[in-house]
Parts: sequence; C-alpha cells; structure tokens
Amino acid sequence: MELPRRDHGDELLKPGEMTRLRSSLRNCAAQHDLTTVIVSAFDHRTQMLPFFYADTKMAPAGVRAIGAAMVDVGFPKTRIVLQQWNRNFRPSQMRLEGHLPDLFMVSSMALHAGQCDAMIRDACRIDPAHRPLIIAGGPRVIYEPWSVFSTDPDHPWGADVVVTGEEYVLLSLLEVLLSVRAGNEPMRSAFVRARDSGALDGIPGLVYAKTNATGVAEELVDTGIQRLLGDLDELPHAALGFRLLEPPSGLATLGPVAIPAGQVRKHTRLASIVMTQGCRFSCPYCPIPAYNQRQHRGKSGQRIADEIERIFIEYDIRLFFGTDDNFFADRRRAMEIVETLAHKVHASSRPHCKIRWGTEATVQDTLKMQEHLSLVRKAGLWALWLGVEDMSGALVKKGQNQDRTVETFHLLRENGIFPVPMLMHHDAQPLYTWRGNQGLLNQLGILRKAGALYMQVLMLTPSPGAKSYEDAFTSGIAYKSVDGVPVEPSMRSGMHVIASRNPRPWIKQLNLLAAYTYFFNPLRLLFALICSKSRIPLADAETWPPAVAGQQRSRKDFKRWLTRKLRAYLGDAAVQAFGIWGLLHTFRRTLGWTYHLMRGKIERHTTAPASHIPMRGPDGTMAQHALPSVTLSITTISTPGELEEGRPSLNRVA
Ligand code: B12
Ligand code: SF4
Repeated sequence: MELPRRDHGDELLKPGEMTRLRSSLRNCAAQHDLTTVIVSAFDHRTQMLPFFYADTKMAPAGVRAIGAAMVDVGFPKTRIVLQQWNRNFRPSQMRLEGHLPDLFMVSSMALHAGQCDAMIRDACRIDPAHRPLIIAGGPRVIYEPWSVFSTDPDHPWGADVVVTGEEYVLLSLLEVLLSVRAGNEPMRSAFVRARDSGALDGIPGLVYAKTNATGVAEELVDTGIQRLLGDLDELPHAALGFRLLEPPSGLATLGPVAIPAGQVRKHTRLASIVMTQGCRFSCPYCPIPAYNQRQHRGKSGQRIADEIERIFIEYDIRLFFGTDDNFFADRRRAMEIVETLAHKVHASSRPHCKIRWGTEATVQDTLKMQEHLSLVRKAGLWALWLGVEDMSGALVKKGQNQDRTVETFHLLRENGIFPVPMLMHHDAQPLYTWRGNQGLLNQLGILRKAGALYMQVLMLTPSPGAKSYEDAFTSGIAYKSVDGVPVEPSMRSGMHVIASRNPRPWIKQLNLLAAYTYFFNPLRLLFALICSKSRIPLADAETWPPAVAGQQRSRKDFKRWLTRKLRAYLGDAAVQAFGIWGLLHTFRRTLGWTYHLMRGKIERHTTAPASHIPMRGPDGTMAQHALPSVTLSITTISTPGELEEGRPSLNRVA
C-alpha cells in the first residue's frame, strides 16, 4: 500500500516558497528564545553487517537537516542527540541552557521504533505544565504516524504532533505556532490553541491527536500528503547541523556544550549529504518512488560543491555519502553535479581534490553513463552501491542481468570506482545451484570475481509504504512470533528472516550467514594479501591539488607515495578483516533467532499493522496516511452524504 500521490501538478511547492518561509521565520525568531532537543532513535541490537560502522560513524542526515533548519531560521539553542552515541539519554532528565527545552523532537526509522517509543514515553513523564512540545518525524512515522500515539488509558503517552514530511512542514508548523504564541507561553499550550482552532489543518504533512480528558488519543487528524520541495538548493545549509551534535556519553542528561567543530570528525568520519532524491523505477517492495510522488529532485552542482567545501573546511571531514536513491536516475542532473565537482578538482580546489564520496545507483542507469565514468571519478566518486538485487531477474527486472552487471563492474573499476553490490535474498532463491546463476553463492562468486570488495545481502522484508507491504501480511507471509518470541521492530533490518513462505525458514537465515561467511573469511583475507582486488586505477592517486603536488619533491613525498601504494594494495585485505569482525557480531545477533526458527511454531499475521485510533482528514475525508486504509479489523464509516457520493471518510476499528 503506497502513500497516495497529490494531484498532478500539485506535488511540489512553488519555487521560492521555502526561501520565503525561512525569511519570515527569521523575522520573528528574535521574539522567541526557543530551545530544542532533537533525538535520533537507535536500537543497538541492530548493529551488524552490512551496516556496521556507517550506522554509528555517520551522523544521520535527517536530524542534522532538522537541526540546521532550526538554526537557519534563528533558533541556535538546538542540540542533536544521537542514541547511537548516547544510549542512556533520558528526555525526562534533559536540560538545555539550564531548563527543559521548548521543543523535543524524535526522528526514527521503523526498526528503531522501540527506542523511539521509549523516548516519547519518557518525555511524557515530564509534568504537563513544563513538558516540551513533542514532535515526531522521520522515515518511521512518514508511513505509520499512528504508531506514536498510545491508546492505553492507564499509561497515556504519545507525540503531540507527527510531521509526515520534511523541513518545510516543520517550519510551517512553527510559523503558525509562533503566530499564536503569547509572550513566553509554553509551546505546548500554543500548540493546543492552534490545533483546536483548526489553524494547523491547512499544513499538509501533519498528524495530531484529539485526546479525551485523561490524555488518551481518541482520534487522529491527518492533514494530508506534504508538498515536496523541488529545488533542494532552497534548503538550509548542510554544514549547520554538525555544530549541534551532543558529545558521546553514558549519561542520561545533556552536556554543557555541543561537540566543538574541531572534534566533529573524530566522531563522525563520514558526512551524508542530500544531493538528489527519488527514483524512476517502481520496485514493488520499495516505498521510495511513492514517497517522492514520482518526482526526481536535487541540488545544483554548485550547491553540492559548496556544502562539501564548508564541511571539509569547518570539520575536516573527507568522506561523503550521497543519500541518493538512484544518483544516475536523471542523467542531466547527474552530469551537471559531476561536471561542477570535476571542474573544482581541475581548478585545484583543495577540499574537492581531497574528498571522496559514495552513493547509490541502478545497474541500468550506470551503464547509460558509461562514457562519462572517468569524469564521474574525477568528481570524487569513489564507491558506487549498485542495486543488483538478484541477477537472475527472479525477484525484479530492472535491467540488471548477469552480463550487464558484470560489464558495469568492469567499467566502474576501469575508471577507478569501486562497485558495491546490494543483493536481496528471497524465498525463490536457492543458496547454490550447480548450473546457472540463480544461487546466492553463485551470484556472490560472480560479483567477487568481477571485483566486488564489499557487498550487502538482505532478506526481502516487508517495508511500510511499499506496494507489496499489505499483501505480505494478508497472505500470511509476515511472522507475528516465532517459538513464542514476538517479532520486534529491531528485526526489520533485513538480517532476520521475519517473512517467508519457506517451510524451513531457518535455512533462509543460515543462507544469509553462509553468504557473508563465503564473502568474508580468513582464506579470502589471505588471498587478498597475495592478489589484491583493491588495486584499481587511481586507487593510489595523489589527492593534493595538482598545483601543490607539483611543488612537493621531498623525502616526505616518498613516504606519502609509499603510503598511498600500500593503502591501495592492502585495501582489499582490510575490508576482509573488517567483514570478518562484523561477521562475528552478526552471528552473535542472529544465531538465537535461527534457533527459534528451527525449533518453534510460527505464528503469522493475517492483517497488516494499522492504526488502532480512528483517523480522518481535517474535513472528515479519508486520512491519507491511514495505511493500510482498509484491513479486516477496520470498517469504514461514512456519513450518508458521503456514501451517496461514494466517498468514504473515517477509518474506525471494528
Ligand atoms: C543513508 C541511508 C542509510 C545509512 C544510514 C547511515 C546514517 N547513520 O545516516 C545506512 C547505510 C547505515 C542505512 C542502513 C539502513 N537503512 Co537506510 N537509508 C539511507 C538513505 C539512503 C538516506 C537517509 C538519509 O540520510 N536521507 C536524507 C535525510 C535528510 O532524509 P530523512 O532521514 O528522511 O529526513 C528527512 C525527513 O524524513 C524528515 N525528518 C527526519 N527526521 C525528522 C525528525 C523530525 C522531528 C521532523 C519534524 C522531521 C524529520 O526531515 C528530514 C529532512 O528532509 C535512506 C533513503 C533516503 N533517500 O532517504 C534509507 C532509509 C532511511 N533506510 C532504510 C532502511 C530500511 C535501512 C535498513 C534497515 C536496511 C534496509 N533493510 O534497507 C538499515 C538500518 C541500519 C540501522 N541499524 O539503522 C529505509 C527506512 C524505512 C523506514 N520506514 O524506516 C529508508 C528510508 C530507505 C527506504 N527503503 O525507504 N541507511
Ligand atoms: S531501483 Fe532502488 S530506489 Fe528505485 S524503486 Fe527499485 S529499490 Fe527503490
């Protein structure tokens, strides 16, 4: 069940709308000395291959973007707490500038739902008179906004409002709240007045609760699908968010200051930056195209070059990751970005010469760029994550058969770019076949031979907002519990088998482990030391700007040359060592589940998770985020007039 699309032609904000909103807020910010704490929820049980390192050493772009937006419009008293680094943080104990913040925001992916809820619950322990306004956002609540409102009368907890959109929606909400706020009135009380007067109903992208006297949500009002920002150059600058990061600690409270700029790199070695968003494909298990309302959006090359430069200069970060869904989806846009970055390198701009970046793309779109790959490498692209999924085409066909995938790998490597395959294991795929390329190990063998240093294999897992999501539940593929152990959100990473028709699903779980063990093992490590696959063109390239490099002809220069050569040679072995280390954690985290799959009875879902609270649009029409909208446990109630028009309105739990 995908998110519905806005009317054709009305998907995007008008050009300049975001810029207008930012300057309007800046004008009134001085009268409101707001303090804000933004938390990124993270469940540490999800730490395993293939996301080890990236999950904790890359400060997430979502919370940084929200923090940047707050600073940009004039609220610098903002702190970003990453549960990745502060696992004991307790909202009820937070103090910023000596007092409770005015706003408390939580961002979460679906698999970190447990931590997200725990934090909201804890924030709700704060005396209502002083409680900050609680705002939830991020990839989890975009699809399941109802999940952060409890219906338990004994323990009523919940966010005050959910933002099912991006920066623009949050800033629009703030604009309305600040316009009704009287003096230093608590933001929560300004929110209640704005909500009750209907002032929030004109902002698409919000979900708020109407509560009863005991604080339990009785009904959720959904203001609809957000309008997307088309020109991402209108966003606040990505460099702003890094200044707001709370230093790692084991404390429940906040430290006096954020991480100093000079120490940011120590904690976040990688910087994720938004370059483009959206994808032109439509894979049934993926929610991305519908979320983006079939639009492809992006920043200009100049803006990206500027963000890279500032992040490099201010924080000394040299590794970047583009949060693209499919970087090459819009060839013209990709070329504009690449040409701008390559031009900077050509002009000896130090930051652009020193940095390396990675991103994601499809095989088909990469092949279409083949004659430009050397320019793409010059622009700094160093590794490309490729959505190979299943080369046999048994799962999905998006132009990624064996020949084309191998050809893409060769082209990338010849041009000095490391290809990283992303595979999807599914019920129909065997572990190994004697002939053909259907087996998971067969495919990994082919890809390793074609030059893959790293890889990711995930089990096909239902993803909220995807076309096939509801079906996975109603058809009984998705598990509710196994051997009496309930399937928890943290198991939704693709590394636990939690949806399968296979009568012996433990085999699928072992297949995943076998795949990683096949790829990362001591034998391969030894072999990588003898015959390294990381020696590709430009792997040992000088990163000094050409003008500077020309002046360096010293002994020190020889040492640098040697380091570069060794690094290029040992890269393969280092990745193997990293993979083996990650594998140990992966075994530790998943073997218990394999045992339960082997031993126990599997209880399956019959309906997809849906809101337990009735949802409606502001004018009584169907709530657009009530996904899935019709399930067996929900009846649709309509007014007689709406029934006549064939327009059902309210989802109610039967
Ligand atoms: C980079 C990335 C990663 C990195 C994350 C590294 C890091 N620490 O940042 C890595 C590679 C580790 C990763 C791993 C996984 N990922 Co990932 N990843 C992405 C990717 C490509 C970019 C994320 C990003 O930074 N986007 C840019 C920021 C600016 O966007 P954003 O986070 O959505 O935030 C915006 C809004 O959501 C909103 N917002 C966010 N938070 C908040 C908070 C508040 C209060 C408000 C008001 C608004 C708000 O405003 C932000 C600004 O516009 C996205 C796809 C995408 N293009 O977004 C998938 C995505 C986030 N990943 C996803 C998934 C499922 C995973 C995995 C489970 C693997 C898998 N099965 O695919 C693992 C989980 C690992 C773990 N243990 O956490 C899903 C999440 C789906 C969901 N409903 O939760 C996404 C959305 C892709 C998809 N399939 O749709 N991922
Ligand atoms: S190609 Fe990738 S991003 Fe595009 S729809 Fe398919 S899975 Fe999603």
